[in-house]
Amino acid sequence: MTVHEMKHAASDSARLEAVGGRLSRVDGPAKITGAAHYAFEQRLEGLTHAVLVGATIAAGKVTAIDTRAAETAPGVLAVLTPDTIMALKTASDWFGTPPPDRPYCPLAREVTFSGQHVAAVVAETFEQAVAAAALVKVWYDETPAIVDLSDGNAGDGIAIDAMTKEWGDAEAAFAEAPVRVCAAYNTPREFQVAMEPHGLIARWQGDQLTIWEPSQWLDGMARTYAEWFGIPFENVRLVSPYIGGGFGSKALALAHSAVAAAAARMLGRPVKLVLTRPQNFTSYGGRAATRQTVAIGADRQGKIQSIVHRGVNETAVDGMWVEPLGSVTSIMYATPNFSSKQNVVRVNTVVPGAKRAPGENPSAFGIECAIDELAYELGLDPLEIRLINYAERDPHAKKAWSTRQLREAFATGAEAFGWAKRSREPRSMRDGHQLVGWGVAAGTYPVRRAYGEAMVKLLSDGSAEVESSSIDMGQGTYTILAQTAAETLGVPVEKVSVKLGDSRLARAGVTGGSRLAGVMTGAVYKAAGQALDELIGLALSDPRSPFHGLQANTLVVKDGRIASPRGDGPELSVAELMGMLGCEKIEAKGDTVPASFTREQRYNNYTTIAMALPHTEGDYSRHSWCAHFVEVRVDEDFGTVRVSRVVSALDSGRLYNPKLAESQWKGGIIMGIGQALLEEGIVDRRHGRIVNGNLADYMLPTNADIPDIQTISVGIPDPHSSALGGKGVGELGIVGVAPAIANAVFHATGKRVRDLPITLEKLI
Ligand code: MCN
Ligand code: MOS
Repeated sequence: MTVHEMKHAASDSARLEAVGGRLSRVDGPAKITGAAHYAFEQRLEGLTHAVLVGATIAAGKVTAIDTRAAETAPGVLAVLTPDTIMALKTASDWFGTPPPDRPYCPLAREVTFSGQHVAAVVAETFEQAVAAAALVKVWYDETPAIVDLSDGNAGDGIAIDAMTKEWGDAEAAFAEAPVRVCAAYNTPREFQVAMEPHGLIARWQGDQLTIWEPSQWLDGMARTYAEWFGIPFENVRLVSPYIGGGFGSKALALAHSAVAAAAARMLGRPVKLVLTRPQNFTSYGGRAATRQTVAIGADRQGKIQSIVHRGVNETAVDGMWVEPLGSVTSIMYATPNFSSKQNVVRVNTVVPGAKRAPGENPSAFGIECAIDELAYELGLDPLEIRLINYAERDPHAKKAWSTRQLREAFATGAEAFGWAKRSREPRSMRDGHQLVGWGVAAGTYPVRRAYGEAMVKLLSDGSAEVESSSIDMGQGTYTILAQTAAETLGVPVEKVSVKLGDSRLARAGVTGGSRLAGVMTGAVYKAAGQALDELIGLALSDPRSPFHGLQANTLVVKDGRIASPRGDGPELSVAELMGMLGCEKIEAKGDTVPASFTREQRYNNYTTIAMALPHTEGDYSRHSWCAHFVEVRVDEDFGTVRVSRVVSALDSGRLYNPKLAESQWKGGIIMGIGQALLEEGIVDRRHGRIVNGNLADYMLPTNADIPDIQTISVGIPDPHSSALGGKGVGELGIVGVAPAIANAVFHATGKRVRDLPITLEKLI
């Protein structure tokens, strides 16, 4: 620790509980002792178990299903097929698009991907359900599948015009530029692989449906269930207090969710359905595989004249996923001419989905590798070329940045890493038989803002409760909301309890796009402020209060004690005051929703993503920023790559809790190391099936793969981004890591690998 860091730590520890303090996770003890109960751990009377049967072909029709053997197997209660499962209705999508009035069947007759659910068995025990599911016989009429993006029949796909971004004349300017680079960059299909699998327990009591399911969006999922079953939204309760990771994969109710809820309704008993690890690779979408070409034209001084970008991502045959590949390309560097277009190609896969920084992550891989290639072409330092082309304002939205501490990130990161000692030539740094490479890349993620709601209660014993149907999947929501309430109310943080993960509580929108912390700290700040105002109002006006008649406009509450700001008059604890007032509790439901919103707009605010505020709304363009500096060591004989050092400087605005923010950033960086070197969903070309459907074959980094990671915050409070000045944290860290590693590998070896992951056979 430096003296500066020690001073910093000392001042932080004195104010652990306040916003900005390094309070450890308040949900930590419950998780470590097992007191935290996850969705599948509910013990319900009469619980039954469902197991899914998946298609063994990637495309075609189910022609027949023989369920007789399964039906008579021990313990079996029902075998569901497309013919026997109850009819559901189609639900609206996450934009709230009114659903077509047609039935929805979560078990497929027309198979569009391998592993798609075609039948389900419900039995008294899990083992009985597994045994019976193996007895279900399915016949198919198989048709040729398009297995992935490189399939000969994949074609160019569909142009997504809404993704086109253009200014100037990019193609002409590129053709005329004296210095040019143009290359193709690919990322494979990747999976979120949260530790806790997907699944649920569904229970009906009359027309009331309760679902215990790990969820990043209780209100949105409740809406889907309500629409499937044609029941009022209020009749559905989602419960998800603890979640073993989501990384984007747990925001929607999916086909397996519908199967379990339908089975529970049909049997009149609660049903538990948990996906197996292999089913976790086929029941919801990972990150779509992508292909990009990035062409950059520059003058001889390195100033960019034009960027031409074309991208493609895979989507499903019967579902649309667009991975916005031009999102970073269009804002990272200043350029007078720009063109980005995107296509999607339908392949026989489950619909791809959100994985940490969808869009920004692969987008940064393209542009941040390409700019590195341009630097070598020009003989410039990779850091220098980024500064030469620094975008002083958003080149696409043509607006000022709300805050952009990216120059500071480059400078601070370079200093801490020791970048100045880098020798420029590839293969010029070595340590014995290891080639050493240093690479840099930038990253960014937009500040997604939305309206939020929270309930804050002050109780007669001086404690406080915060309630919200938002969630904590490990990011730290419990902790930062406790800190926000403690600071606003003036009560010690141990006296604040936070309840999350129940859709009966104050409504919340999706936990995605790194927005929750900003949304919810704003809502809790508002609700807690209202509760405090009410307490102070009562203290000054109620004849039973010792402050009654005091010549004061207000009172202050600090460390759970209330007094006049001038220090005259009495001082007593909040509990004592509440006792004197005969007040059981003070409740305030605060929200940041515009007063003009109708009931329906409010409902849509929590159950769709359509009401979120654009990050370029008004005069500013709002984003988090970062710069990653990476050292790799490549074995000269074997081509094995180890990341030996990472220093990242990040701008997420004001941090609500630096300890948690650092942990989030590091988690993202670790995921980025996995993406760069290990992760790759491989499709068996004969059967169109994901080969690596488990954690032995789908490689993730372990502790041994992860070096010392230093993260440095360079953010400043950003009043345009959130109520308390913070910007997004959760997704930022992963963006730019893979290109920084690819660039370091080039510096080490002189070999440019443009296909992730960077495995040894690509280097030797
Ligand atoms: N934070 C902070 N200061 C800020 C903003 C955030 O200290 N200015 C800290 C807080 O501890 C907050 C956390 O960072 O709880 C994340 O805040 P935010 O960036 O708003 O992200 P969300 O709460 O919306 O979380 C979602 C985000 C996303 S979209 C993915 S994907 C992701 C991620 O968080 N999935 C995760 N981080 C994850 N972390 C864990 N452990 N597990 C996942 O599945
Ligand atoms: Mo995060 S991928 O937006 O849940």
